[in-house]
Amino acid sequence: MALELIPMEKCTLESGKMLFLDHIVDVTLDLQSRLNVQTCTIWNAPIIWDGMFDAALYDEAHKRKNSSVALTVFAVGKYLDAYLETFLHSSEQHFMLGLPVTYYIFTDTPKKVPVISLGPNRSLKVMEVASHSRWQDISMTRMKSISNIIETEIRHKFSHVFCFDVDQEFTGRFGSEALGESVALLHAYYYRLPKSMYTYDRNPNSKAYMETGDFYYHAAVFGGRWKRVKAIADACYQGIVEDKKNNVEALWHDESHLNKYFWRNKPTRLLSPEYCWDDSIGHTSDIRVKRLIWAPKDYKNLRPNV
Ligand code: 5GW
Ligand code: MN
Repeated sequence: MALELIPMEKCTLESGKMLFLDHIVDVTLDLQSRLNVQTCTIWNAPIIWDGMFDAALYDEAHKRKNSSVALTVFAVGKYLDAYLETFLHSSEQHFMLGLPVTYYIFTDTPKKVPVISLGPNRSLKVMEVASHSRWQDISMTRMKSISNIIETEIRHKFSHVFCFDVDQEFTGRFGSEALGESVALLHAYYYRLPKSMYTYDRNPNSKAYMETGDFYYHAAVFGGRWKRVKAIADACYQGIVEDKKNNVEALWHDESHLNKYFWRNKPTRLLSPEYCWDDSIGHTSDIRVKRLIWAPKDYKNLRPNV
């Protein structure tokens, strides 16, 4: 299969040590260009901040490699009217420009999906899903739908998948520098806080339970090669199903399970909170470019009976 490429690039250093990279172009990352933030994990995965990468180089490398990206997003109930149009319009301006992109929109009301004009090599597919009366179930069944669509369709057409919350707006480049084997996002609220403040699930009866971890990851954005994203979605969904059997629900639902997965299976690439910022946090010089921002929350009107 042309698209199923070598999972990670291996590169032998002069010392004989092996370096594992998501892509050979990662040797050009400048980890020293940002002095006040962490740019690399202890397991040697890069944390992508503005200034570290040459965007044109990444685009060229991924074009040569025929990388292609499926984007999944859920817009169920009132979330469709409230957020989908802004999400898609902004994504057309900023998400993976220059690479083939297909949006997979999961909704309970296909007819209401806005008609927007798409750039070349970009397309959109609408998938109908049931609406759940409990909001916790809407967010948790996402993992099952993501796994299914990867298995039936995405794996045959795309090298990578990114999964997004819909309540966000792209405001800057979100490009091929974000592609990797498995990609996790540092949560804007926690990246500067001590681990003791991370809101992992602390109930030993939940499959998402963890005492400690590396970072607190945000479930609003995750991705990677299709095979890995399927493994992520399957693992999270299994955890959720087990929890249901035992009558427990993890503290932050699918996000808690995602954090557990990435603790046991380290992501190969981390995105800085520049890739999903909340403006209500206020100004910080850490954030040089806001690439994606949270839309204002309006839980009172948007969420079905809590
Ligand atoms: C509604 C009420 C409570 C929680 C979730 C929903 C909900 C989520 C919904 O009614 N419809 C819907 O499409 N979603 C999808 O799940 C959206 O893609 C949404 O962005 C995602 C996660 O839910 P959020 O954004 O409300 O969760 P947080 O963690 O950003 O607050
Ligand atoms: Mn959200």
